Amino acid sequence: MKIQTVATMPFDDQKPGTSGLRKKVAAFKTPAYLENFVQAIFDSITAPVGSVLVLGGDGRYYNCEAIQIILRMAAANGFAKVLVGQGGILSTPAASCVIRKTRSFGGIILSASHNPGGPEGDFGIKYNTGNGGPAPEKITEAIYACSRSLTQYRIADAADVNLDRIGCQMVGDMNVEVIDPVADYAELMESLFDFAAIRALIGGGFRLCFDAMHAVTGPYAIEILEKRLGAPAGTVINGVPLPDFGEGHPDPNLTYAHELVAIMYGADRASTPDFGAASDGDGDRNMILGRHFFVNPSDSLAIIAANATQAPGYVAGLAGIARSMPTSAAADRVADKLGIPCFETPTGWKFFGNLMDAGKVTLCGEESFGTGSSHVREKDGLWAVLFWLNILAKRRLSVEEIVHRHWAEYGRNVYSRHDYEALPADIAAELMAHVKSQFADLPGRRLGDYTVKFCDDFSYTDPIDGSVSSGQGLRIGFKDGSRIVFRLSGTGTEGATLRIYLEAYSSDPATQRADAQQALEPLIDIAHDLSQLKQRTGRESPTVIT
Ligand code: G16
Repeated sequence: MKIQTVATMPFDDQKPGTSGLRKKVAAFKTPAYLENFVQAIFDSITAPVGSVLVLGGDGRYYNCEAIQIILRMAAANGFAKVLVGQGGILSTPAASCVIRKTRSFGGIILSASHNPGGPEGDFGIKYNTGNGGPAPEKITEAIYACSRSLTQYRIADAADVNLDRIGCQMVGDMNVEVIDPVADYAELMESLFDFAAIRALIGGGFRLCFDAMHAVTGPYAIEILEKRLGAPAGTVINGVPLPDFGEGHPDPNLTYAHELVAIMYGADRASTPDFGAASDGDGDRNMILGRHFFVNPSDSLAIIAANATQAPGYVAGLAGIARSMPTSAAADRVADKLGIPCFETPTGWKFFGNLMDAGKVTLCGEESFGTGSSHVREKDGLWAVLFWLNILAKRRLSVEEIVHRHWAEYGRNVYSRHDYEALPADIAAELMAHVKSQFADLPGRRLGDYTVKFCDDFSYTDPIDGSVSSGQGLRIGFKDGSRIVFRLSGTGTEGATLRIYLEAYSSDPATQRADAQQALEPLIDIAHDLSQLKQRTGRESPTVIT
């Protein structure tokens, strides 16, 4: 095998964010940009010669070109074998599943998740370790350090692999096996959920609609929902992965999944499906809808936790639950009742890995439409959909009824997130500094009907390895348990995205079905005052409300 060692210059902007490196496609196409980052990964992880790597992506523009480059670099860096999804496709949870099942050394996943794709869109790359989960901060920091000092990368002289042909091919001395991207994952799902019960539900006339948003979950959803569970053809909409996601924005929320939302909020209630769901670019996020009804992701985690033993894979109960800090405390209430621990971690699925590996938690969830369990080490969109279908098949109630009964039993953590996207980075940083500058005076102060109990900049000490992650979001907690959190997103590629998370607890069944935005209005006003939001950003309203 002929290996080229190419002299290169380091880049100083390859710091991985919340979930890997995400940039505009144009940045990734800068000569040597992708190669440098991949070499930085290989130099940092020091895989023993002969290791196996898993490789795939969400099918977005530049996916296949990047895969060909990474294959040649893996060969030059001593890997014995790479398992790559057919057509370059592997959803994030499926990649995690394959890494674990094949005991591979790790994996590279190409995705910018829910960010738009296409030549003008975003691209991304992340490294997952042998447990199938996102690399922890100590590895991403090492990759970043390496990317800033790199002087050369290694690449094999070899022809492109045929990514459409299942089976083995060679790149230099390295074996490349093109695998069915769906099979292992579908088998895992079938082992966790009561497919017979879900089939009976669907066979009985229950109607569902799944929007794959022209992203990676199309083939997975068609195989599982239509072929294995018997949902009629056409249940999966936008099921063909496209490089530009059909010019859509594959973010499963009420704003961007508008086609599904229009179906689920149809004027004719009787013909509206009973259940709707969507997943994102790389298949790890989910949105759950009932007929004319939205399930907040924080509630979804709590409801799955409360009903977990309905699914065969979880009959033994849960070891514990973990949620990211900005996620509502609805899951904490369930954990309390079940007598199991609930952990609060920083935003980012990577923070759940140690807890799952140590057997301390079974379920994890985030307000950012992410839910998952220890079956893999990533959040998992279709898994959440199947969990809901399993619960619906067993309880035979509507989605709305399940949520209302949950609130009646546990109280409701009324919740919303307001995003202000593409703000100038300096303005966003100054706004955050301004909020923080008031922290010394806030405790004990009365703001409207609320009294401030505490405020801090969230810092997390990992209970397993003792690592500390600070600067994870500004929290203002009130005496009645309500909360405002300010945080800058770590996944955007344009300016800064400010996220304001709002949460109020309501134990009164008479009022707890109120519209979340109305119920949170007093907290929204406080958040605007504390941050001088309008004066500083000139924005009148959020870009996205979830
Ligand atoms: C990633 C992370 C999640 C995180 C989300 C939002 O999701 O894996 O853990 O909650 O980003 O992060 P931020 O608020 O920093 O934008 P994904 O689906 O984009 O990979």
